[in-house]
Amino acid sequence: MDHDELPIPIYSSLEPVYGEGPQLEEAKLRFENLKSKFLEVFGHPPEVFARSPGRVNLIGEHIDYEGYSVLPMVIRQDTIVAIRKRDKEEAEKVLQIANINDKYTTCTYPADPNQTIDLKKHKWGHYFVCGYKGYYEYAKSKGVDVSVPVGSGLSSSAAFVCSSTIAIMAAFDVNFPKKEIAQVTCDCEQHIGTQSGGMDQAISVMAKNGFAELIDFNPIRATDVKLPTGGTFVIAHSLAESQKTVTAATNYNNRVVECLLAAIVLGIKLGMKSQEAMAKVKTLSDVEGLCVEFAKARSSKDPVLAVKEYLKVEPYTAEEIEKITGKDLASILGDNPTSLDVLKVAKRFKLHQRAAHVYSEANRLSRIPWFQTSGTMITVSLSASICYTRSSFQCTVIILCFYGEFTWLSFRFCVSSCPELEELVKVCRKNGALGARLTGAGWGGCAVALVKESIVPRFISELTV
Ligand code: NG1
Repeated sequence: MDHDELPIPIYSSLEPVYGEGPQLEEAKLRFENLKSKFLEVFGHPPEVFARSPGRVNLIGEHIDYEGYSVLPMVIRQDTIVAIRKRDKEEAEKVLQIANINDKYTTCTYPADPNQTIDLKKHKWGHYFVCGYKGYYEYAKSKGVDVSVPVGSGLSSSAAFVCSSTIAIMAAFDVNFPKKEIAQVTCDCEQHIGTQSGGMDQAISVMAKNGFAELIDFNPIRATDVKLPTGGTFVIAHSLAESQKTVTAATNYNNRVVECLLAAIVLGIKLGMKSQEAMAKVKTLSDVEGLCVEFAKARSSKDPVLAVKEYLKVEPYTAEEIEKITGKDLASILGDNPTSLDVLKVAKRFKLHQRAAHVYSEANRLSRIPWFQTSGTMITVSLSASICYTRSSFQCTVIILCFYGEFTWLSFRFCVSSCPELEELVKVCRKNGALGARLTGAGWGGCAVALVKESIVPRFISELTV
């Protein structure tokens, strides 16, 4: 059986998850702290803990929501949720969610899983409610009877949503195949207001020790990818929080909307005529076939040829797109409120850049020979990917770095725009990185560099100077 068909593993000790040595000791401390805090806040110990790791994406940025495969791997940093199911008589019909970190104050929500999350007032507890809603929606579809409210928490997007969903499942004593949970958590994180593609949830749920995973979508599937030996990924992470939910309308969701509009315009230019066919286009992968047909007539397989031919480089106004499609943008985007929020603030739409990025990045990924992944291929792809991500997606990155498995080394670079990121990549290369690129959405997120194991300490100390 494929490992993504298996249910979430359940352990009664920490060793199988954290191994031995300092990492295990640190984990024991975290779990003890969480248990005491839980007791202090709720007056009872938790019944169960759920853990989901964070991730770094190696290649494939801003393409998961367009249906293309990505190559992430999990990192040691994780989110732990402790949970206890209330007894019927003590149930107050509310969810109480507390955090070990006092910076995040205790949140209370109605127990109703059909509640709407208040996106105008962002709270850390919203992520838990995403998992809560997701669990109920999924359980209902499986005919599971669920009725008792739950509570507890910790912070951070996909890992938090995944650990929340898994904790709730455990509290109700149910378990499902990992790939189904990956799909549920991907869908339910959309309640937070970002039109996430599913990479983070998929890798968090389906990761396997010692491997990166090639994640395919529609349906979600994970294939183990052995990484080149002798190299270390030095992951650079922003100290500044990228408030993806707060900036969704101008940043992340804006990209998703631009990709959709690019797909529809391309489809029309390539001969798609009926409104019915147009309504079926949701992502650039839906019109890739038409683009490839166009390229074939020019002895190529590259869909970017069609982008160059049919999408102008200058950003489009809403009126220009409406003229091509014969529909107003609001109706193209249907009743999706987060897409409509994009329309409210967007002045122009960069269709050429988004489509060129998506097709090229997806192509880079597909060229890697997965089962004999060589250091060279990964390096070439990392380096090529950075150029596209920089120019097509305008990501801003501020850097702090950690490396190896257990050591945190944090330092700051004052990188605040794409030229500076390019500069940082140059610095990484100058100091021996085989390849380097930003990872994740950007706008204050992370960067990753592949460095020969033997020079990692020197590399980091050179960068910190
Ligand atoms: P991060 O870097 O975690 O914000 C986001 C999306 C991914 C993917 C990347 C860009 C979420 C939870 N994650 O990641 O699905 O689209 O951007 O490749 O929205």
